[in-house]
Amino acid sequence: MEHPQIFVERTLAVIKPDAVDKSDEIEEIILRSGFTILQKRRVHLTPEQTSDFYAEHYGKMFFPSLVAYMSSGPIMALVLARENAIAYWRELVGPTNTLKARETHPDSIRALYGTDDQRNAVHGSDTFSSAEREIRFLFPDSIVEPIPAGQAAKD
Ligand code: RTP
Ligand code: MG
Repeated sequence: MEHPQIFVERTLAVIKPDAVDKSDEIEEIILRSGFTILQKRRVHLTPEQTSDFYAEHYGKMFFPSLVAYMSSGPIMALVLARENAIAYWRELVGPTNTLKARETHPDSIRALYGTDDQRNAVHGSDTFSSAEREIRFLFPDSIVEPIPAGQAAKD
């Protein structure tokens, strides 16, 4: 018998320190938008961990203040699953700058919950490879590996 493999895309969402006390409301929006929340973890990252997480921005002008902000308090990390999860979550998140988000995407999460150009409430992975890396980074003990076809049937 054939065992079709069903691929459901995952992405990493982070509720940043300025919005973490609004996590319940943001999770409501996430669920209403058709995502399943697969994993969830509240964590306070150190500056070193934050630097690793945002390594792609190392050397940029805003990097030191980004690290200080993201390590200033707890964050909520969420693994989301949905068809087209990466692009759809980025769309729901809205533009990086909160003030621009309020002008152009007034229903986006950043427009609703962000503070300024840096404290913008939420993070979303931007590519498949960054999603995989970021999920492993924040959920190192629970890596989801697919069961090869055939093996599942024998169990
Ligand atoms: P994120 O990675 O957090 O989802 O945000 P993003 O893709 O929309 O923006 P990105 O360019 O990756 O920047 C990462 C985070 O750095 C802060 N930032 N501050 N002051 C500034 O000019 C500035 N630019 C970026 C924001 O917190 C941004 O989300
Ligand atoms: Mg980014």
